Amino acid sequence: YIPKENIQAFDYLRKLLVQLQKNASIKVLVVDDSIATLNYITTLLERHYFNVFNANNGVEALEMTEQHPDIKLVITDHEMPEMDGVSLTTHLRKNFSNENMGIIGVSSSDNKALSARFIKNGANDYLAKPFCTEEFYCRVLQNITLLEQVETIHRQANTDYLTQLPNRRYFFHVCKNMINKRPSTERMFAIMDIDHFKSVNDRYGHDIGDIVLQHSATLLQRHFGEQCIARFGGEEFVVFFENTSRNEALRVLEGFRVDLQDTAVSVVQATVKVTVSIGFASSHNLGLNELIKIADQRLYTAKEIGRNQIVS
Ligand code: GH3
Ligand code: MG
Ligand code: MG
Ligand code: MG
Ligand code: MG
Repeated sequence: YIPKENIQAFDYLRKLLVQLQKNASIKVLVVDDSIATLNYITTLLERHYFNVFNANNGVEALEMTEQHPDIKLVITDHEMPEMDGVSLTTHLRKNFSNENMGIIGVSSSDNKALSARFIKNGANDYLAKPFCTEEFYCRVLQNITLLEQVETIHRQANTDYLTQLPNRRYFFHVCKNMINKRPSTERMFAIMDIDHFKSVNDRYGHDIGDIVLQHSATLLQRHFGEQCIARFGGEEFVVFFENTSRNEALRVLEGFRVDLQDTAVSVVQATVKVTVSIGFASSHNLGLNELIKIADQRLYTAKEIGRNQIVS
């Protein structure tokens, strides 16, 4: 028998532990030319188990963010040799958006316009020195929470809810970037559409149809995990290949097609099997939209000539 208060205490400690473990994965960079201030702020952050990095001026801070581009929060003094806090903020904003990296300006300057200068140049927040520790923690935690919320929104906006695969929006964004980066390499695109999927829904119900889609997505991830994949719409999935030969792409597609055909999905009182038709297109110079159009026509052909096959 464990008393109720103890259970509550355990629960509280468990939650605290999870929070502290999470903090340990958050990198915070403290920038100050005063060693005393640097140590003080570092101690405050380490009490909450943040992963703290130090720099003595803006130049060192920029180098640090190059080495650790995943730094989540920068807390910077203003008056420092080499490069001051406002200039550091301006430089950082060329590489890191205020959604990816938070910046809090800190200064004991009695110049009232400094907080505005920090914020105009891209800082998320400002703290006047001396500050009380409560205010310090409130601002740090609030800024980190906000960054995490934005990250969650981005992730959700780019993920298909049912299958947890990247969605169409993410797919276009990433593929366009890939093509822009390497405009002259061969690009390959495949669009796949589950055969007679409407009859799966009609026969087993929409819920089971959903499970079949999730199953297909899992197989897709297993076969094309390295490539850019997405749920394009209803029962349609796409793959964009990079750093692969045409033969290899077709070989992997065929592997997926056969695996899907051969794996039954076990659901209550039934096992469901589906097949997929695939349209494939490759080119050295066509844009993404043209490539999609060609692959889509070939998918249509695959449907017409009997389904469960690749047309390339
Ligand atoms: P074909 O072989 O020609 O592709 O036939 P099909 O039945 O697969 O094609 P059709 O386009 O007629 O039907 C697609 C079906 O996919 C219709 C739609 O209700 C179903 N669908 C789309 N999205 C979802 C979903 O999220 N869950 C479920 N269960 N069904 C979906
Ligand atoms: Mg200073
Ligand atoms: Mg379809
Ligand atoms: Mg279909
Ligand atoms: Mg159809």
